[in-house]
Formats: sequence, C-alpha cells, structure tokens
Amino acid sequence: MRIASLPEAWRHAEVPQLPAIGPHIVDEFARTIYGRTPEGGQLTDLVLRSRDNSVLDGAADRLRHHAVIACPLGNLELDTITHLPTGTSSAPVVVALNFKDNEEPYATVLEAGYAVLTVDYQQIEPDDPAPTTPGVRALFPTKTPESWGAVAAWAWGLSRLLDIAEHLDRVHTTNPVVLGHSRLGKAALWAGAQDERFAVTVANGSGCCGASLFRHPGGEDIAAITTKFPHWFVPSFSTYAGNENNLPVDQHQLLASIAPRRVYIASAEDDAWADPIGEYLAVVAAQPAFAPNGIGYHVRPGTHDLLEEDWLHALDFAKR
Ligand code: GTR
Repeated sequence: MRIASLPEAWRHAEVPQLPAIGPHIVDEFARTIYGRTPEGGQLTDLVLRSRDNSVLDGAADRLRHHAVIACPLGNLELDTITHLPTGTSSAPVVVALNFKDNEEPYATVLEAGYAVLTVDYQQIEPDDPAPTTPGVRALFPTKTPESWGAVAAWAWGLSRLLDIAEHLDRVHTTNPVVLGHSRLGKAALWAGAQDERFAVTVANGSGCCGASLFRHPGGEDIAAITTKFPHWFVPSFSTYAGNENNLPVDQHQLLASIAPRRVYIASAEDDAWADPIGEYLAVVAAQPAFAPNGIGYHVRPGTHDLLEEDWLHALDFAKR
C-alpha cells in the first residue's frame, strides 16, 4: 500500500476493535445500511445528441447522449456527458456521478489519458427525503423495510453508466474505474462492492457510511447522518444511532468485500466531518484482504473537496 505523507500524529492511531472480515458481507451491508438493490434496469436506447469541441481529426472531445433505461414501472431517462481525451481512439473509462448539472471540468483527468462518463446524480434519484419529482426508486415495485435508499440508487446509476460506456466509441471498458466524492464516494463504494465489472473503486472524502469506520469516534455519526439524510439508507439503520458498537458491520469490511478488485481511498487532513483518521484506519484494517498493490490511500492537506491532485493520485494508482 502506498501512503503519501501520512501526518505524524496519525502514525500512532490505533485500529479500534472491529468485526472480522469474512464472506457474505455485502448482503449484510444491504440489510443494515444501504438497502437491497432490485434486479432490473436495462439500457434500451442510447442516442447521441451532440458533439462539442471538434478538433482537427474530426473527433469530438465531449459527447452528449440521451439514454433510456427500462425499469419495471417505466423508463428512466438520462442526459449523460462523456469527456474524451483528444486524439485517442480507445481510452479507459472512469464513471462518476456529478453534483454540478454535468458542468464539472475534467481537463486533468483527460490529460491522464482517461475518458470520463458522468451524469448529474439527481437525474437518477433526487437527494431529498420527500422528493417532488420521482427518481428511479419509484420505477420499481413494492417497498419493503429493506428497500434501497438513495445511496444505493446512485450506486445502481453508476452501474448503468458502465452499461452505457460499453456502447461508446473511443472508450473501452477493460478495467473500468468508478469514482465518487463525499456522498457520491459512498455510492461509488457501494457500486464497487456490488458490480464486479468495476476493476478499480475510488472514494474521495467519503466519510460516514463511506470509507470511515463507525467504531472510530470523530466526525459524522449515525445519529447525525440519519437525522439529516433519512432517505439515504434503510429506515432501520437509524436504530444504531449512538449504538455504533452493535452495528453488525464496519466499513473496513465494505472495502475488503471489493477485493481482489482494487480500491483507492483519499482523505483531506482538515475534513474533520468525514473523519479522515477513521478512513485511514479502515484502509489499514482492510489491507489483509488485498494483494500488495490492491489498496491505495492518500491524505492531502486541506478541506472537503475533490481536487485535481486527488484525481491524479487515484488515476496513477488505477493505471498501475
Ligand atoms: C454532508 C454529509 C456527508 C457528506 C457530505 C457531501 O453534509 O453529512 O455525509 O456526504 O455532505 O456529500 O458533501
């Protein structure tokens, strides 16, 4: 495992008492935290809407597609954007949801040789405890106490982006990367745990219910996250508020569940709400499940953000 400049004080941090790494854990995470992802959701139509930034060879740097995904109770329609490195005929792909209505810049990522396929996360499921417009969860029947929360819906969306990537020119899906920041880092981890097509899973500043350990005190806890974001998880998850030690799982097991596929976790030193030390200790605890270069980590100075340097460290890891 490669760790870039670990803060001196962290070297003495100790992994708390944790549940053991073992098989069948993904199901336990579905039951207790994220909810069960239903079967179904088929890409049925993918229409190229526009190409921007034409360059000399006639290729395009940005492709906008309209995708139709047939679900049991209706269609989910997505407007995606694919950013392509100029001049490449077949680039490896990163699928990532974005917070910014598709308008996030990706220049550095493209320089690293990757294409990025992205969609605004709220096109998949509104980030609202009482949404006024329905998302994908309304397109599947029967709600049960273990039905999926919004984080799982976003994770499902990441898998559908990979379905779309499989149909794109100038992109290949050998060793695809799934990446997310913050709440979308939680979704990236849940997507990586469930969809074995993802070769590399990257979670940046993913914090509580992402990479950080529930049993390491600090930052956001179950009481805080389930009060503010009850729609993200199964309703019964809130019964573990203030009772973290009785939760049957902890997040090092989620990281380990992705092995032998590769995982990269990134933290920021002053991102106290995400508990960066708890993220680091989860990586330490998960490490035995991975091959030598199977899990990577960095912490950088600064606050809660997905910076160019975070992308570059992650993609450098992904390439190896
Ligand atoms: C915070 C939330 C975190 C994290 C973050 C984000 O408000 O408490 O769990 O997800 O939002 O997504 O920016």
